[in-house]
Amino acid sequence: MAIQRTLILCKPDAVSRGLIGDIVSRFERRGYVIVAMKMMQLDGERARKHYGEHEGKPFFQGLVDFITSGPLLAMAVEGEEAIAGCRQIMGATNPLNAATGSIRADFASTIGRNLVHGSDSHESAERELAIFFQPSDFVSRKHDLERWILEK
Ligand code: DAT
Ligand code: MG
Repeated sequence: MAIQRTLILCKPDAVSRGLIGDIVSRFERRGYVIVAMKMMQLDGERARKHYGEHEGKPFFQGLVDFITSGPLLAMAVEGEEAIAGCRQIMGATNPLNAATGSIRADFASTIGRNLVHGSDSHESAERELAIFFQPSDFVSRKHDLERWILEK
């Protein structure tokens, strides 16, 4: 068990649909804390870098077009085993396979408009966070985690 930091994006569909508040609150209610947050619109270069692992796949260009189509909300989220925990809150990539009560099951119906991104491993989290944030963007929430969330 370890405190982890992960990248969560509310993608342009989530921003346009006015779902930011609902999505952010799910991570907070679970006991994860936000240590950086930024509204931004990605250019193609940064989008291709972020989704580099999918280059060459049939959906790649559509994914880049979609993620650059409007503003998104980028967040760095921290907590105990936050990488897997946040993925659980998001639900499976295809909303049809997402667990009831997850963000994707509750609010999305298609794989290409599935509202959220979350890093899938420690390596991805480090790589992706560096695309969206600089070291000086992160605040410390250690005190909040220790006081309210983590077991003594
Ligand atoms: P996740 O976002 O759950 O980590 P992923 O990394 O496999 O999923 O894919 C990144 C995004 O690409 C995903 O959120 C939606 C899109 N995508 C994945 N597979 C797709 C497919 N078969 N058709 C269309 N879009 C797809
Ligand atoms: Mg992924």
